[in-house]
Amino acid sequence: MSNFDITSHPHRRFNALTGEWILVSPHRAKRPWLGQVEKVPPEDKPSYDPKCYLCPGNQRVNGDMNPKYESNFVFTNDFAALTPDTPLEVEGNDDLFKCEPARGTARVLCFSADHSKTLPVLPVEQIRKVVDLWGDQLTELSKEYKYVQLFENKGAIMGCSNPHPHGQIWACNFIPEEISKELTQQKAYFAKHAAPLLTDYVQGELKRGERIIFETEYFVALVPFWAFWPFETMLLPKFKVARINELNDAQKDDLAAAIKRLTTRYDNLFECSFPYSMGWHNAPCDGEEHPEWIMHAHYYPPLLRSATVKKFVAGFELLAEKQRDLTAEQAADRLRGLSETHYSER
Ligand code: H2U
Ligand code: ZN
Repeated sequence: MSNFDITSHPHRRFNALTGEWILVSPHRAKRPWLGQVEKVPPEDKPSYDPKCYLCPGNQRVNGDMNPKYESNFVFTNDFAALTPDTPLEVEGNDDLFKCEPARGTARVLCFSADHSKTLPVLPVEQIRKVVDLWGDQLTELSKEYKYVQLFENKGAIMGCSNPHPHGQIWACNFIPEEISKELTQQKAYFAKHAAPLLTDYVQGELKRGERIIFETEYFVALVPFWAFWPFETMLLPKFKVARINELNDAQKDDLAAAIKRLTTRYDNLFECSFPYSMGWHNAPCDGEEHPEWIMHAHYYPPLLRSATVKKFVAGFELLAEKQRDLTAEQAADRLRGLSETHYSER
């Protein structure tokens, strides 16, 4: 029996950020890339769609009119999943039947007035305005809520209802599950090592290099060691910062450029407008300091082999433990090898 080899033998990887394990089966994906790259016909989207409820000057489902905005636009979601005035009294809770009132708000954030321009094809200056907007929204909403989730659902495959480039913000009076796991892990690491987990993690990744996609002056894009989705990535600062609204101008410019580079690579992978759910994990705004927390973005794309073949979460993964075939290192290799010129501009 030969020695264990992480590049060929089944193994489990620990997600230091959430405390969960994932099963990796590299022997199933070791074969060279044979997967068909099916192309989907390029969508010819107009710059303005009279039927789009996010385009400037158009009417939304509830009858409200959008202003004739030129850059970006934020409004309270007309179908918000959280309400700011939920009654807080509950009766009859016990160990088996427990509930907790949830208060919050939800907003929709149009990234651009141009219906056809997703983030990778927007100019960096416009992406920079989105970065500013994220920061401003966090500043405003963190005065009232414990946690603010900034995110983007992109593509019909992710359940996104409208191709107009937009993101969402949900703010809530509780610490949601994923944040709670990351908080526990980062706090425990900080208590043990007197350094933030993600600062040490980024250092470790930069030293190893095998999962890095690219670096900018202030940020790094990588496939995390513990990635679950085939082309999952993270965007992380190379310095200590807990929240996106604490970045200075140079760091925000740099971040906007990093977002453009990463999303362009994504689009180039299968030559399609690459679907994903992405979001920023900023430190909770619960009145605590959070020296353990480093802001970061997760990108979770569902695609596996082509513009149309997605990974299904079923069977063992749904019932026992998350699993992947393609290793994080192989995914990083592929993403690293891609052009940063968008395929539509070639
Ligand atoms: P997604 O396509 O990413 O799901 O987001 C669109 C959001 O826009 C969705 O949450 C909201 C939906 O509730 N929306 C409005 O607030 N007003 C509308 O007129 C249509 C959609
Ligand atoms: Zn539109």
